[in-house]
Amino acid sequence: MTRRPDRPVPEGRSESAPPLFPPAKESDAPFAAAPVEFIGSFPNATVRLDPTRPEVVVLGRSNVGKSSLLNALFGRRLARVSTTPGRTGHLNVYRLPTLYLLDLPGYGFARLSHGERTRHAALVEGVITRRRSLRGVLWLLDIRHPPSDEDRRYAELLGASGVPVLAALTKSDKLPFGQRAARQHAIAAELALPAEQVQLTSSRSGEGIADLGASILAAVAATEES
Ligand SMILES: Nc1nc2c(ncn2[C@@H]2O[C@H](COP(=O)(O)OP(=O)(O)OP(=O)(O)O)[C@@H](O)[C@H]2O)c(=O)[nH]1
Ligand SMILES: [Mg+2]
Repeated sequence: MTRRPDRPVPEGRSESAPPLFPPAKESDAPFAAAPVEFIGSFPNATVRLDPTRPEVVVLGRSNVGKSSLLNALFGRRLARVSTTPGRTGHLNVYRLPTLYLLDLPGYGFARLSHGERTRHAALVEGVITRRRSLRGVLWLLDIRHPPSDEDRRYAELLGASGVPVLAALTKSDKLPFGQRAARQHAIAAELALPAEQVQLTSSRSGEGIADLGASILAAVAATEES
């Protein structure tokens, strides 16, 4: 990762020093200047959103950091971050000027009842396969862990759906800088994704958040043109 040209070199550090990731600032958040409105929490995958806009959905196992990542993109705390995993049971919808961002229930939370798990899975699958305005899936995977069996099942579902997928490896701050690129390549290989489709991110340090915002906007713009 190269230093951004607009960032001054901090005092006492030479240009050749390895880049530090400063704490995420509101100004780094790609959608900080945009009006973002929380529309609501819906139990139904086919809920109609008005007006119709392209949609990007955030998918990942419980506790992977979906809500935190949305807040990092927004530059404000609109999505509720879990103190206990598995708490986002509905489809949470955020409206931006040019798209909707959809926060899904996390999968793989063992302590849910069978009924709740079945309901969450149906909601997630319904959103991926049945929403006509869906333009992309932002798939979150914890950088520290190999993909789970459930991650692999979703890889198949995503492949079959034909929806563009961008994988974001979350919590990169939890891994030493020198190990991050190797994990990125290993996870990409395990999920048979091209390396450029797998981005390093951290909601805590801000790593990769600006790039992710740009990728989301590019995905929406690309489908608008076609
Ligand atoms: N160190 C670190 N912790 C993070 C990061 N992102 C999220 N967390 C922590 O991980 C936990 C889960 O974060 P959430 O954003 O609620 O995860 P979620 O995927 O929305 O969880 P569910 O809605 O329960 O599925 C919280 O304790 C967060 O503070 C990150 O980038 N770095
Ligand atoms: Mg959440």
